[in-house]
Amino acid sequence: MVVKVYGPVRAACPQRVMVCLLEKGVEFEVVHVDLQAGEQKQPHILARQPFGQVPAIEDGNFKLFESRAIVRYYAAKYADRGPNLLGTTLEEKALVDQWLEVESHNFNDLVYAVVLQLVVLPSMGETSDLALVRACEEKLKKVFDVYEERLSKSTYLAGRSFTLADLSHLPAIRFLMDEVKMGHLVTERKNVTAWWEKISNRPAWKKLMRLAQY
Ligand SMILES: N[C@@H](CCC(=O)N[C@@H](CS)C(=O)NCC(=O)O)C(=O)O
Repeated sequence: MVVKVYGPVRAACPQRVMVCLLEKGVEFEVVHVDLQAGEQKQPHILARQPFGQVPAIEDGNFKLFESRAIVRYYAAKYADRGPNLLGTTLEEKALVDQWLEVESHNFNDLVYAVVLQLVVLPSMGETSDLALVRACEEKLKKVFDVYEERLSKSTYLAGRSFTLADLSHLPAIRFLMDEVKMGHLVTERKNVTAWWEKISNRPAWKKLMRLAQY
């Protein structure tokens, strides 16, 4: 049975799930949810994601929401297929979890706030809070400085191989590069740039970019 992914193919959180499925070679279909029209707050989506957001998945009788829980699930379910996205030793797994937490708590919210102000609100005819954008940008510089330091010692965030910790950053960094013109946060940092080049050139991410028709 083909996995159903609820959410627009161009939204960052569903993309986290889709790129994981592509890495693992798992067939899926996208069930489009019209975020602009507020479809995520309608009962048929609330039944799958009670907070009225995307993504959610349906895999046979199994339903799951929260993009990072979903990618952890598929990385474990298909551990023997495609790249090992979870690490092998207990310590490698712990490092993957550590950087996934950093992505979720130190990085993602700042990008989300910037995208909300510079992309979402203007598309609804509302004004952006540019002071908030600048404050987030300053905080993001500090986060990327931490990444730069880490990546001076390690090819990928959690170690020598590509894992969920790296994968989870792909959608938000694309928004920074292409949608809100903050690519300098990446390109001003040598090790972050080399890392971004590696992770964004993976066939699974390139396939998703074609699917999203950017
Ligand atoms: N922690 C959730 C966040 C989900 C989320 O923020 N989804 C956004 C799209 S990337 C959304 O549904 N926005 C519309 C809304 O909040 O109404 C996850 O990772 O799945």
